[in-house]
Amino acid sequence: MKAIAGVIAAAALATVSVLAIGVPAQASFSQCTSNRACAWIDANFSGAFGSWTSNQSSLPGFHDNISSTGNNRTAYIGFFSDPGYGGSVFQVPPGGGGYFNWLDPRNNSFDSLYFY
Ligand SMILES: [Ca+2]
Repeated sequence: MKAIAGVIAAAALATVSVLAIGVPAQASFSQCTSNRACAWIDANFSGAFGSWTSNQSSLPGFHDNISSTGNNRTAYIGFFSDPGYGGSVFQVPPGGGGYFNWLDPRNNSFDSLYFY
């Protein structure tokens, strides 16, 4: 019985930590102001910061170097792995954001940004 309670507690802790990653409470996420798509070169919304209000067919200064994203628009944005909206796409919903671990193939891969 004690072991079962331990497993349940561990599962609850795991759920809490996943939610914590999904909620961008870090102070620097607030750099992403209203109606902007945002990116940072480091995880956890840190490092050099960029924000955009329209489509970008390339991302000068951010080529294959984005590790955190944020979307403070009311519509989706999409980060593409190649310039000109090519390659694979990573879509970020309105109000969403997050960052990649270094083994994630999306980390340091983006080259263009589309506003849906
Ligand atoms: Ca790329």
